[in-house]
Amino acid sequence: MLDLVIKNGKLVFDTSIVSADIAVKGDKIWAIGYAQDFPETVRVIDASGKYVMPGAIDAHMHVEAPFQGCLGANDFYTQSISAAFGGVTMFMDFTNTFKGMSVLDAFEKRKEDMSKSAIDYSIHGKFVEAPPERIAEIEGLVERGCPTFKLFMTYRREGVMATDETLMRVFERAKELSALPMVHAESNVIAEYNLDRFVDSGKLDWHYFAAAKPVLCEAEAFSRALYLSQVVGNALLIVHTTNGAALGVAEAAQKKGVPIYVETCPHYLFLFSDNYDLPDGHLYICSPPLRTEDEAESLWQGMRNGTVSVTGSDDCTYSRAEKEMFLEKGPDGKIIRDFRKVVNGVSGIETRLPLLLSEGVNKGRLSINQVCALVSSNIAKLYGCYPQKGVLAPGSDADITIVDMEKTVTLSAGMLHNNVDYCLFDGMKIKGMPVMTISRGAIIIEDGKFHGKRGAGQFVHRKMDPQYTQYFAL
Ligand code: DUC
Ligand code: ZN
Ligand code: ZN
Repeated sequence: MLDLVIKNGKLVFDTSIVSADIAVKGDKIWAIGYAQDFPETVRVIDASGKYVMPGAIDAHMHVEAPFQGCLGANDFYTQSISAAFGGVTMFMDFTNTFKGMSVLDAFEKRKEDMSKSAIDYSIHGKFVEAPPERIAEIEGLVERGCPTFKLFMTYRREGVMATDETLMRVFERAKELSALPMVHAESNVIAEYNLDRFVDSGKLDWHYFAAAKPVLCEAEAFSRALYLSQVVGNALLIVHTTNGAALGVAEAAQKKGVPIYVETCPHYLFLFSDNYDLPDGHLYICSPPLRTEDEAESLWQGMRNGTVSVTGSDDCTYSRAEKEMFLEKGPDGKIIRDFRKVVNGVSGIETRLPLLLSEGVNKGRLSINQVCALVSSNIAKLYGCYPQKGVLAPGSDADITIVDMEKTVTLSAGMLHNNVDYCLFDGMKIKGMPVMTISRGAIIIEDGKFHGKRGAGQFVHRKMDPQYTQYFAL
C-alpha cells in the first residue's frame, strides 16, 4: 500500500520536464510512472496544471546566531515553518564558532539547536582561526557529515574574520579531505578604511554603509580568495555574490577548469541600493550591501550561463526592534541615522522560490529547470546530499514542492510567516507560488496552512561528491 500518489503534474528536473505521476511510500519516493500502474494508496493528490519540483534547499541562513549584539527573530522551529511556506524542505546553518572554541563542540551544539526544526537540516562549520587543534577538527567534521565550512574575510571587529593565513590552512585541509570551503568575500581592509573615513567626517546616513563596501571591496576579496585557493588547489564556493566584476573573474577561472562555485541571493536581484536613501533604509542593511539594477542584470546572466550555480537566501531575519535597538532618537523622537549601529541582515527564506518563479520563470529570464537547479538540484549536488535530496527519483527522500505558476499574490508582512512586522518586498505582486510542501512524505503545507511538527526534521549527513572538488584539465 502506498501512502501518497501525486498525479497529473508536470515533474520538473534540472534539465527536463516530464508528465508523470509520483508514488510515495513512507518517507521515500517509491516510483515515478503512471498512477494506473501503482498499487493502492492512502491519498491521491491531483496536481493537474501544476509543476511538481524537488523541495527547495536553502544552504545559507543564520538563525539563533549571535551577531552584532542581536540574535534574530526566529528559532529553528519558526524558521522551518517560514521556509516550508516558501517551498523549502531542507535548510543548512553554520556553527556558532568564536575564537578559542572547538568547532566540533559547536557542531554538536548546533545539531541540538536545529533539532526542533520541522524540516530536514544540515550544518556547515565556521572557522575564525586556524591553530593546529582547529585544523585537526576538520576531519571530524567531515566524518560527522559536515564537509562544508564558512570563512568570513571581513568582520574583524566582530571577531569572526579569518585572516588570509587561516583561509589557506583551512583550504589546504579541505583539499586533502575533498571538502568545500565557503567564503564571505569582502575586503576587511577596504571596508574598515572606508567606514573609518565616513565615521571621521560624520557621514553616518544609511547610504554611506553601502558606499563603504562598494563592488571593489567585494571584487578584491573575491579575486584574492580565488587566487589563494588556486595556490592551494582546493575547490571553493563564494557565497552571496552581488556583481558582474566578481562573476567575470569566476567565469574566467571556471573556463580554465578551476572548481569555483558562485552563489547569489534574491535580495541582490530585486532590491537595490536606492533603498538606503529611504527613512527606513536601515532595514535593508546587509553585507554585502544592495547594489544596482545593472549588477542584478549580470547576476541573471550568470544564472543563465551557469557561472552562478546556486542560490541561498542568506536569511537573517531581525525584527524592527532588533534593527533599531542600538540607534538613538533625537528630541523629535526620530531615529538618528547611524549605520554603525544597525545589525546586518535581511529576511528571505520564504520568498526565494516565489520570487524566482515569478520574476525568473514567468518573466522569461530563467527556465523552470534552471530554477529547479538553482534552488534545489545543484545545491544537493554541490553540498553532498544528492540524490537523497534535490531530485524526484525512486529512492530519494519524498521532499516535494508543488507549484502553481498562475497563482498571484501581493507580498506583505501579513502573508509571510517570518515573525517580523515588515517586508522589504511589501506591495510587490508576484505570479507563481509553491502551494504544497511535502517533507519526507508528510504534507506540511496545504491550503495555506502548516501541518508539520516541531522536531520532525532530521539531520542530513552529507558527503562531498569528489567530482565537484577536482580541477579539470580543459
Ligand atoms: N551578512 C549579513 O547581512 N548578515 C549576517 C552575515 C552576513 O554575512
Ligand atoms: Zn556572509
Ligand atoms: Zn550569510
